[in-house]
Amino acid sequence: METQIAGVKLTNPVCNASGPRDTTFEELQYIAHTESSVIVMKSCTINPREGNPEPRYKKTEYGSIQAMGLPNLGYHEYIKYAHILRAYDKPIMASVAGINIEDYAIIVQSFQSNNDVDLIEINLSCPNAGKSIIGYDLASMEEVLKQISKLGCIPIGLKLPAYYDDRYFEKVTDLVLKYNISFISCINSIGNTLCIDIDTESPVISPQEGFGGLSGHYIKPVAIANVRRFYRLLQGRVSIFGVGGVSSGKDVFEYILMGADAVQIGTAFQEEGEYAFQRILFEFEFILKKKGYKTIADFKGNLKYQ
Ligand code: RRO
Repeated sequence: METQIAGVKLTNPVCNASGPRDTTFEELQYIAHTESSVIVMKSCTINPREGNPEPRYKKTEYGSIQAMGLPNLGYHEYIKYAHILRAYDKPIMASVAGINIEDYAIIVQSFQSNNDVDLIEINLSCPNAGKSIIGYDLASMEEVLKQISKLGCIPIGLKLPAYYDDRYFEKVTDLVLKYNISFISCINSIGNTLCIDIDTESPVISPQEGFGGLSGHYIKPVAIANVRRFYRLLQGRVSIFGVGGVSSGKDVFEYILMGADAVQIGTAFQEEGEYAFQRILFEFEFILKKKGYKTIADFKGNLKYQ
């Protein structure tokens, strides 16, 4: 079950995704006690944020929609939490979000110099920050990468939005290689989506006139395709976290077959708590046994073409 992301050993390929149940210290401590192979923290900004008014998250038939609005306690808190969580002997990943482009370097510098996290994920894809998504603006993206890529030795990764256009896959690959990015996480929730309740004739969440980020089953075909595209372009030079609609062992198998090294779980962890990790890992192990695979390397990336 062992795998690696950017040289960091994970005891299994399943961990929490930044977002659900990972904002407070108590929530992070809870994750430390689960089978999640990494403690992934909520995306943090320079200053604490309350986020958007409720209702801002809703489970739907095929996943979930939310417009959380980056609620977090500010990066200073997560630097402190990481130091305490070190005691659990489990890799810790910070998630860094900026309101302005300059914010990223300030926060990354701080995590790099405190040296209590193993991985730093740069969130370039929040759909609810009231701004354009940096991952869709390649000039801004390069500006961020320029400022953060040489601040220390802790591996840096990019949390990317879903791409649909060939040119983006190629240009983002060029940037990832040019700035020595160690891993990518594909994909964030798909922004600017709407789910409607026909009884109330209203959107199911209230901020942003109901527009929010879509997660869960709906987005898995988009997410595994993004993983596959980047896996082919990056050719093993960069580790890949698959994110989006993982709720069974079959989903984990699919992501790894596409070329992911590990997967992150968002909606299923939000809905089921720690049971999600236990159940999904159990199902995944069962599939491997049935197929006769002994390690993840036995089938990673080996999608067969008919
Ligand atoms: O907090 C959010 O609204 C949020 C973030 Br930072 C993100 O990266 N993705 C998302 O769907 N919601």
